[in-house]
Amino acid sequence: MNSKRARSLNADELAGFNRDGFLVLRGLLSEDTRIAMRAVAERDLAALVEPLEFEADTQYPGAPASRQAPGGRTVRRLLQACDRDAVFRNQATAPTVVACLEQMFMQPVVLVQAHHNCVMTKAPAFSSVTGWHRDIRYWSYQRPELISLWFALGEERVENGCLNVLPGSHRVECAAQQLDAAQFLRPEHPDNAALLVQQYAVTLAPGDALFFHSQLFHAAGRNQTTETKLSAVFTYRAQDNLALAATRSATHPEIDLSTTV
Ligand SMILES: O=C(O)CCC(=O)C(=O)O
Repeated sequence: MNSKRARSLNADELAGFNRDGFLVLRGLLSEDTRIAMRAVAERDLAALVEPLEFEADTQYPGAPASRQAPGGRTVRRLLQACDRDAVFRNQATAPTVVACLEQMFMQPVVLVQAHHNCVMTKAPAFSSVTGWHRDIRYWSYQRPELISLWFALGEERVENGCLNVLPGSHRVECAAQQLDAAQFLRPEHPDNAALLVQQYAVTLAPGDALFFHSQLFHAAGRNQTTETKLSAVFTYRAQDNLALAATRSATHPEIDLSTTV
């Protein structure tokens, strides 16, 4: 929706985001933008344009053991999307995006380029399983309150590894024993049963957008179809929520969006 007039959230949408920790806005991407984003992603995927993350790098269940193993060159993320092509940067900073985020944060917004800022790719073969986690676990800010925005560049459903979320889990306190050493929820731990029973598959149509809180537990399965799934993902912080000095979160220039809307 690259029109000059920004869409804003109605009261139900805003209350839903605050309650659930996520919100889907259907058809936020214009068809032209979605097709342009897909074309860039497919071009860069075919040519393995750096910077990239490979499935093998994640070491997640189902990932190739190394970059040299069969399937080892399967891409998981086309990194630094905003520098890759203006179509990504323009959409990530579009007035509607900024207007919705300002309502969620209740203050001006900054686009963080150190986290996400990528096209997530999920290939039919060699894709991995992502366990239940909060994105904030490896991010370092004054407050753990960032928001990511996930654009479906094609259909996203259980069969091709759509995101699953635990609604409301952005507000849940977890004890140390509920998490493993890498801060994934232990699926077998009895204290997690009440949480996991609430899991919800976020199915998206091409062009839909998902906003989700950095403390929301989410997970995803493998792509069991024959077509690669592509999603563009960006992360934002409130203007007063600074990255901590000398952490990875402080490594990339940020984009101040306070004058966009
Ligand atoms: O698509 C996936 O497998 C999940 C991606 C994800 O949750 C993440 O990178 O934080």
